[in-house]
Amino acid sequence: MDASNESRGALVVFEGLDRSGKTSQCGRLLSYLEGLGHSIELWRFPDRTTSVGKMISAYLSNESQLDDHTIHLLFSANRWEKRSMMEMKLKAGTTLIVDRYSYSGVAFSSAKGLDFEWCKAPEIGLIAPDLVLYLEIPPEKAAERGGYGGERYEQLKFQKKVAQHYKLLEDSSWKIIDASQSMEDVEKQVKETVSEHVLSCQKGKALSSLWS
Ligand code: FDM
Repeated sequence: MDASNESRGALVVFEGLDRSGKTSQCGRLLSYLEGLGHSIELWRFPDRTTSVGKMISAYLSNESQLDDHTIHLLFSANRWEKRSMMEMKLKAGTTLIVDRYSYSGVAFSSAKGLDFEWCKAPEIGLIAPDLVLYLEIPPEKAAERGGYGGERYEQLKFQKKVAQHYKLLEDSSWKIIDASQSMEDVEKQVKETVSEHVLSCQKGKALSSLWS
């Protein structure tokens, strides 16, 4: 997608089941990288602030019903509407920490029974993460952590299926972290892994696209 050797920010994505600790780890990583003087932003998908995001939010809280394919495409559209901003920020040297991305899109929708390749198709051409930190936790253990909220997908049986579908998406950009460790141990591993990747992007690693 981009063969330049210019320094840029890194695209770091957190993935994992609900209650795997993604949001806490995103916050900790943000403070750490800010402390080192990096330009850094924390993003999350779904981005519920846009008009597409509001439709997604209503669906997740069971205020609206949508066909499974339709909601899948809305999640994808929600990433596409942020794509050019994402590219601009990365090229301007800002590292983006992103709480959920296309992997959530495919794992959750295919766990409902939608065709796996069909689920991947609308994600093709989005910016590929430099690093995917997958916080791995047994679904039973995640469910014990303070319980789930009331949202649509927060059920143990479904989360077990999602975990299986996530596994099919693992590639060389993934680092799997045992999220049943203490928050501090997870944080230590996250910091070590991310620092390496931020450096390689500063040295001019080219941006690439999903899923090519
Ligand atoms: N989710 C999230 C999807 O089903 N597809 C997607 O593309 C994304 C980004 O939405 F259950 C699901 C995953 C989760 C729910 O996520 C909302 P947060 O992290 O709880 O806001």
